[in-house]
Amino acid sequence: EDIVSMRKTEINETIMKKPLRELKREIKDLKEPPSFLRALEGNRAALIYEYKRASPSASEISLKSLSEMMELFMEFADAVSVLTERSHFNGGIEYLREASEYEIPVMMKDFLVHEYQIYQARAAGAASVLLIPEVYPDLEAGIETCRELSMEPLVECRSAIDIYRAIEAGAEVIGVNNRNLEDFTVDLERTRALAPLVPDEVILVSESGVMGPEDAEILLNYGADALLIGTAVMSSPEPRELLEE
Ligand code: IGP
Repeated sequence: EDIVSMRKTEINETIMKKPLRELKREIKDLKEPPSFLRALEGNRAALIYEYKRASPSASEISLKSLSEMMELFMEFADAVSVLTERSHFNGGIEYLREASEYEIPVMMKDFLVHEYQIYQARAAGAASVLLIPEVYPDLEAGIETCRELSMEPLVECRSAIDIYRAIEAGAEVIGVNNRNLEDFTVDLERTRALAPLVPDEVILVSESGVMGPEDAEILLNYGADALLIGTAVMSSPEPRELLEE
């Protein structure tokens, strides 16, 4: 069974246990998250580092604790991404909750299939969520829900059509994933191909496959405003050295 259908089943079970109105009540008592948009804006080469313990393509990546990684992220990142999908990425909402206690915007990285998950992210302290146009049922409504909750989503695109849809729906942060989710191959040329379609005032995040400073340089030259990096920083035995380059 594929990740998205699994996620749909799981979310339906979660909704039965805790209805949306209960989540909404919890959110009322919370303070606003720091601005994800502002953290990426006005920053040439903004950096989003990702807490990702495993992935379908690399299986186990690292079991380093969230607090250990956050120490580095607080020093080097503008924003943080946390995997919450459990079955394939060994993530969890508890990591998101923990990361949101630091003073940095945190994005919930998951396959969102239902509005409920946006509220779930916000209730756990998130400042952003990932929305994939091909997966999320109503992109425009999803973006609107995020903004009502003082969040700004990252809209992850794979094609020119996705980018047009994202712009049409009002996205202000667009991601291009360099990894093909069918066969997991990485091709940085995807950013080169799609970057010209993204208007200047929209923040372009190039995601996946950045293994070192050379890759970062290439993507920034292609027009990326920000980079999202997971595996390289999670799996490096000396992440500090990697980050200081
Ligand atoms: C990070 P990498 O190659 O640095 O580990 O990639 C991030 O882009 C990747 O985890 C990712 C992802 C996703 C994970 C991009 N889009 C969608 C889960 C779901």
